[in-house]
Amino acid sequence: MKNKIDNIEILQGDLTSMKLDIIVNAANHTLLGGGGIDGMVHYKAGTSLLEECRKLNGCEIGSAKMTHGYNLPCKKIIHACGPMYYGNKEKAPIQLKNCYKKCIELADKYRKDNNLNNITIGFPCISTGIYGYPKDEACKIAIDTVKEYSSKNLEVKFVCYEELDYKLYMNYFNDIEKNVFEL
Ligand code: AR6
Repeated sequence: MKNKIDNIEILQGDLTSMKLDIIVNAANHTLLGGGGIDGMVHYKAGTSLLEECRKLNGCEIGSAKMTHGYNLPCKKIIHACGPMYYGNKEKAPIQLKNCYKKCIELADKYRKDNNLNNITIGFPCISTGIYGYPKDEACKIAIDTVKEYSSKNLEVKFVCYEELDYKLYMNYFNDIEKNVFEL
């Protein structure tokens, strides 16, 4: 199985330790921090991140906003507000898709505004921790949406923290590539 095809790569590890241009944070609508990766992002970035986040007036579910990276090794953080799954099963898929789409749009705007040819962006498995989105369904939305909207100028890394997520991503990623060849 391949873990990199074209501009998309599947990795396992801690996204907050990675030296990428942009990392995506799985935040909530307040953008003021929380548990999971959000807690780690704020802890490592330092209190200046919270000061900037306070000025953003929160974020709609299914959308995202960008800040500086502060003490993290990345240059920018995109704080994405994914959907909670339970009690929201009808709207959750489109909200999760919109989240990934918005992140790609913000990353592309950052790239163009800074006259960069290529940038790297890392995604966690948004909504699949505390927000309870089923991991297999979220994995398909994540990969499909990134394939639909990203260009070759964005080097996308899906950074799975958990082994189960890594296996799901690897399987789906390789399955869809196989189907492309069989068409
Ligand atoms: N690197 C990469 N992935 C990580 C890391 C890390 N360092 N730490 C956790 N994950 P979650 P959610 C994975 O719960 O479900 C917060 O309180 C984790 O294994 O962080 O979107 C926010 O403030 C899982 O696969 O985010 C919101 O209130 C994925 O990140 C709420 O949780 C997402 O898990 C958001 O919930």
